[in-house]
Formats: sequence, structure tokens, C-alpha cells
Amino acid sequence: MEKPDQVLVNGHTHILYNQNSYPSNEMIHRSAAFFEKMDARRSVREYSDRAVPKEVIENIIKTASTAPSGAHKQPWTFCAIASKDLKTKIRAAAEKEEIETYTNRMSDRWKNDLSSLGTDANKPFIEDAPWIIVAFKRVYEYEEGIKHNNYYVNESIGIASGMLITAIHHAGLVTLTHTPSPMNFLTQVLNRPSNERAYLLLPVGYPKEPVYVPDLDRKKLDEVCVFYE
Ligand code: IYR
Repeated sequence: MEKPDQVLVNGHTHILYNQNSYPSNEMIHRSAAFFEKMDARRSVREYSDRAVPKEVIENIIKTASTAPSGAHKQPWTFCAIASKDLKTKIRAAAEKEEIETYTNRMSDRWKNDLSSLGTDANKPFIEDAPWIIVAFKRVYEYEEGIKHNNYYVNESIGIASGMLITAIHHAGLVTLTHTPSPMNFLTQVLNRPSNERAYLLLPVGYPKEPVYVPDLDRKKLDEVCVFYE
């Protein structure tokens, strides 16, 4: 059958797409190997100040930005911060919120749930890591001067953030999803426009040596998955 290089859909060009596929045994091997790789990922809270090339940060953000998004609006902005001065300002503002959160906003049950992770209001990683990435979701856009809401913004930025974390791990670096709450101070510190809302703050770098992480188990497959065959 003839396969044209492109077709028209509602007057828009759709191009021929060829995704590599693999024989079943190779697919099983590849998917198992990727699971092993991702299962080795851990959130790390203590960072070395060893430099990471800007090109690596560019590549991981480009990877995140390949994520699917509502109507392909790509409703995200990733701010990558290496400036010591800005990192110091962000740390101070984040710790101010976190002190309030840990002291007054979190329930006892919540604090108890976090105790095995060893988190507290101190956030030295914001200054220690060579890079901080702040993911902003873009709630709306101005198109020809008219305000249009984006679609499925939370889903889109969530998926992109997952891909960002995967790309960081793949590069051999570590990260952590830090969620100072409320995080609107980041709008002011980074001078972002009013259509952007801070979503996650991720330090990116090498772990401090030696570094220790909580001895966690992951849920087994049958606890997270139900098959209907
Ligand atoms: N936002 C705080 C608290 C925190 C909350 C949860 I749920 C965590 O899994 C980890 C930390 C912080 O970033 O420390």
C-alpha cells in the first residue's frame, strides 16, 4: 500500500511517523532494564557544589518539554537558576514559608509521616546545588491580545516534571521535588509574568559524598496495578 509522507487533517499537515519497535523478547529486556535504571532513582537532599555544564540543564529541560500537553500548548516555563545571589534569596524565602509550614500548617500525622524521611524547614540544597530548576505552569496565554486559558495545565506540567526527573536521573545527576507552600514568592523573586504559577522547585546536581537516603520499599506491582484480561 502506498504510504504518503504526509496527509492533510482539517487542513493541517500530518507527517508520517515511524516509532522504532522491537521483537517481544527484546522489548521485555529493554523494559526490564529501564525499570532497573529508574528503580535506582532516589530523592537526594544533600548536594555537592560541583558544577554541572549548562548544556546538560538545557538538554534535560528540552526533554521535559517533549511531554504531551493539552492541545499541545506546552503550558510550562522552566527557570534554571545558577546565580548564587538568586539561590540565596530563594532559600531564605523558602525557609521562611517552611518554618511556618512545619510549625503551624502541618498536622501531627503529616509530620509523623515525614519523620522517616528526615525533612525539616532547613533547605541548604537550594544554595548548595549548582542549579535550581523552578517549574512554572502557564495558566493562560495571550494570543493576539486575547487571554485564553490553557487546557489540562496540572496534568501537563505534572507529566513534564516527571520527564524532567527522568532526564536528570538519566544524566547521572540527582534531584528532589521541593514544594515550599505557598510558593508564590517565586513569582516575585524570579520576576515571572502573572500567567505563571510556581509548581515545583528542583535542585539539580551531584550528591554530597557520602550521601544517605531513607531505606524505603516500593509498593509491589499487585499493590499499584490491577489487570483486566
Ligand atoms: N513541602 C515541605 C514538606 C514536605 C512534604 C511532603 I508530602 C514530602 O514528601 C516532603 C516534604 C518540604 O518540601 O520540605
